[in-house]
Amino acid sequence: MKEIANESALALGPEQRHSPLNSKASIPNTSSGQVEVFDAVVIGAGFAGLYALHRLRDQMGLSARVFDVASDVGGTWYWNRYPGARCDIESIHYSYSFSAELQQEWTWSERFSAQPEILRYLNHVADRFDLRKDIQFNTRITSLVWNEKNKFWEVGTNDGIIARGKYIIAGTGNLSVAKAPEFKGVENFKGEVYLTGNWPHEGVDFTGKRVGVIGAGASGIQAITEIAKEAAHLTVFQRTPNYATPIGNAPMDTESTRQTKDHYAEIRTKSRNSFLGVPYDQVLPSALAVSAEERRRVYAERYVQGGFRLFIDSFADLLFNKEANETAAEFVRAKIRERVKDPKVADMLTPKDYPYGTKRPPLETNYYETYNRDNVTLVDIKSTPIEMITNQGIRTTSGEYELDAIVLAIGFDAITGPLLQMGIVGRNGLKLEDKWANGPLTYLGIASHGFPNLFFITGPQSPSVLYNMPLAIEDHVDFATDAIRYLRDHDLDTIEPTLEAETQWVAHAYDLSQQTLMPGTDSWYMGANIPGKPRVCMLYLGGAPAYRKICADVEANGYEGFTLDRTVAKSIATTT
Ligand code: N01
Repeated sequence: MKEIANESALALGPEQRHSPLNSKASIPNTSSGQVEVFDAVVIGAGFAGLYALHRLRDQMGLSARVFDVASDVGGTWYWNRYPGARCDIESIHYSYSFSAELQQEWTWSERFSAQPEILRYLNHVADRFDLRKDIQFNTRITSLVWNEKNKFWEVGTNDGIIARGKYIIAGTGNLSVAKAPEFKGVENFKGEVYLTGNWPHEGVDFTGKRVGVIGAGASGIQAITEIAKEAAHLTVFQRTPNYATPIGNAPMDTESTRQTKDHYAEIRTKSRNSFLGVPYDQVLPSALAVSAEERRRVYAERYVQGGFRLFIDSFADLLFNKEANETAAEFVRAKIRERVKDPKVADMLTPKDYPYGTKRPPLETNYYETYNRDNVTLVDIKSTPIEMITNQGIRTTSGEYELDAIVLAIGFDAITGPLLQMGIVGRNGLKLEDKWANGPLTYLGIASHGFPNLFFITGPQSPSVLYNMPLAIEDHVDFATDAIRYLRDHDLDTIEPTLEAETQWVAHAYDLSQQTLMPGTDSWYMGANIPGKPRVCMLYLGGAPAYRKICADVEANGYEGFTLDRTVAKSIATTT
């Protein structure tokens, strides 16, 4: 589900595109005034929601309804249509594994597919499994309230309650709430303003325009590279440089597609048994255990191979040992200096004050070479911060830059943001936002004490964004729907984590994070990109295989750490 943070003036929906961004998006509400009743309600029609619907409806025979604020399927791939948007895990891995037929019939054209192809794939999935008929689009869920007496959730929009469901699956995504811009004067700018995470469907023509991009994270880096090719002049406003490395994209050739299709089952097993959920298998124990020459060889090889190989498939201690990390960081810095002609610009693009991988490392194609173009200027807004956006452009402490268009690539209220925007109220009137005021509290990253029958897909304190998302999603949907099946098979009403199990899980996730270099860096993994957001690690950092084993053991032990209750067995259609 896509929401714009804090109902900011930048609430540009596809229905209401282009700038100036001076009005709120009005999201149509399709409520007919009737309260519809389902076994399960799913929020979000991206990778998670589509699979959840298929599983609940087609494999378990339950009634289910998906709600999404968008006007079509796709989730993050529906909204992020900015130039250059592309996945950064190989498409043969960044795709569903649940249907052998689907795997065989779909063929990817590139190693790392661009947004339009991924969106086509998700549309194909929706059609192939006949999912659209149970998805209600253009509907923003703003309240989810647990009815303790009758053991169901009331699902509402701003217009009131529209549905009831015994179980809720929150497939709201980890990066679906845009960060609100903190720049004074944005509403006065006379030109166009765009958000990477809510890009106009018909595209934007920057030909002949003076464009400013604020932000140089994964989205900014992809967009900058493409916009520079079109704009008359591009000015990049960068606060913190990143350790970006080549993605290694290329067209898929027939032979490797055939090889993959012949061995898909083994490939998926291998993926699920690797830390990041991709079947890389060359990781060596320690960067400090080999000679400098061998290190360079390993880094150079992974750098050229592309994907996340340098990050996750070079040496296992990069995220844990500062000295080891510094060897990789220095390798990437040297590459930046090699690729950028102007040494001053190269220096501005070189990260110096945080370890490699503690901010999500972006992947790129010719990003650094973009700064060798005559029509591109880099502005360091750490040393000369943005004072305000004027009607003409952007004013920093060192001067004003006149612009025709501004692109905001400033990121997201990640992981907890989408859940906290849904007005979730659990048992005894407990609001999720109050419970999580000092940071998320979950068991396994999938459920929270006080919120029965509510499942977070890739929620906080699960591996989430550090586990290949489609597989992470399938695992969580399987866990949630297996739990629902268990309840029904055993004539039980509710499942909810115990406070004790939750407390232990939160402590475990915290302890793991403290063993890594993550907590020392300001990143969205730590909630540090949003003013006032609690600074805690949002991820389970033990890797996908360890996490999957824990979940499997919990399930095998009859949902250890959860309370399963039988209290009422009324039909929710007849209760009020
Ligand atoms: O967001 P980000 P993103 N003043 O938070 C800057 C996924 N993704 O949308 O670092 C000035 O990483 C901020 O600066 P700083 C991926 O997981 C995947 O780029 O805070 N600058 C930073 O440079 C990724 O990690 C793909 O100092 C401000 C930038 O804006 C995640 O989405 C593609 C600022 C934000 O970077 C988020 O990436 C794209 C301010 N007030 C994204 N506020 C794939 O390839 C923020 N910034 C699949």
